[in-house]
Amino acid sequence: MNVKQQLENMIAEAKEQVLIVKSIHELNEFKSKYLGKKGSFSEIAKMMKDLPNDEKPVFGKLTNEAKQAINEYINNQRVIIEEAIINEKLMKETIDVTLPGKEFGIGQTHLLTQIKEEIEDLFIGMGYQVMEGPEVEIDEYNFEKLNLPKDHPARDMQDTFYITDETLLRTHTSPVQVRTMLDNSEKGPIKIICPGKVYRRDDDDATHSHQFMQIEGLVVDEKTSMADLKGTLLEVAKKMFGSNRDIRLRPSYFPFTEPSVEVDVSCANCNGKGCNICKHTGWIEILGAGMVNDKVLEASGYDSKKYQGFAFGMGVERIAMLKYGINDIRMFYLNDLRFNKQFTNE
Ligand code: 2NM
Repeated sequence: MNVKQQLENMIAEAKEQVLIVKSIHELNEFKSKYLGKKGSFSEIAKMMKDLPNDEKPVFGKLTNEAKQAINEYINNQRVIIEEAIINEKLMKETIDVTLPGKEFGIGQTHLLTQIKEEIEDLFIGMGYQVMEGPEVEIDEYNFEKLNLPKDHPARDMQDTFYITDETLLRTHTSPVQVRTMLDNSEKGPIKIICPGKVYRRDDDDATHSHQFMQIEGLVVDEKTSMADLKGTLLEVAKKMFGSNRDIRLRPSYFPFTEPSVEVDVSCANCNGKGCNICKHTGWIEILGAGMVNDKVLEASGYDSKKYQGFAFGMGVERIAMLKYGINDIRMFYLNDLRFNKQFTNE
């Protein structure tokens, strides 16, 4: 068998055999079997030196053509293998669009936050600013400047979490109002509401919590009256309990207001006729309020001959409990989604 024959056989064999190769690794082995240092062509090259000189160019040309042909088969097969690998990968990654999707639980604000924001919106609409302040307060702002000196009997009304002799967890958000009056360098008018957490040393039960949310309001101006207070609080009652509601004021006592009142809203359940919810009175207490005590205005630098003010305070949990018939205040703090999810704000 001459060399030409041998080369042609080799090309034919490679052409056929390369098609069986199914991986890149195998293909590389296949390549070195033919074209590598110890491959078939190195054998053929050895034969070259025994040939007569005039046959060498022909032989060389045939060898190169054979190498080229085999190289081409290998490269073609490489493309086929790579395509097969990609196709297999794509098949595996196919998404089954008929599978049920993952459900995303959409969060919502807590009922207390919803009510707080509803009341904020009402007051913003009446020109109030929303002010916040620290929950750790100094005795001076929480008590002293609100006409509650250290020996005042009214301090027993609310037992306090003291941190040191002079620092405590605020028992109401009134210190935010004190801070606002002190910070007002022109001693000009003020219209604010102060929402936030407050703390009292109570034992927790269905109607008491050592921590709860309060919203207080303060208006200071040259001509404010009980009539302004009553009109403002009527808006609160209507916003929270329906446009048919009425309110009534009863005399009360707070050290920081004079006169002071408790505010009742007409019972939405029985429309004032009397039922279990209003204990057959037709009225439900929702707020405390009054005209700011002159001593409180003066303690924060306001001239009480020129300025008057009204103030009010309400417990957000109590409003929510009345509005939704919730009978245990602890429900607000349990993080029980079965409770929380009942109050969607869509
Ligand atoms: C209430 C009831 C009555 C009140 C008074 C003040 C301040 F700072 F202006 F003196 N802030 N809040 C007030 C008055 C709060 O809550 C039941």
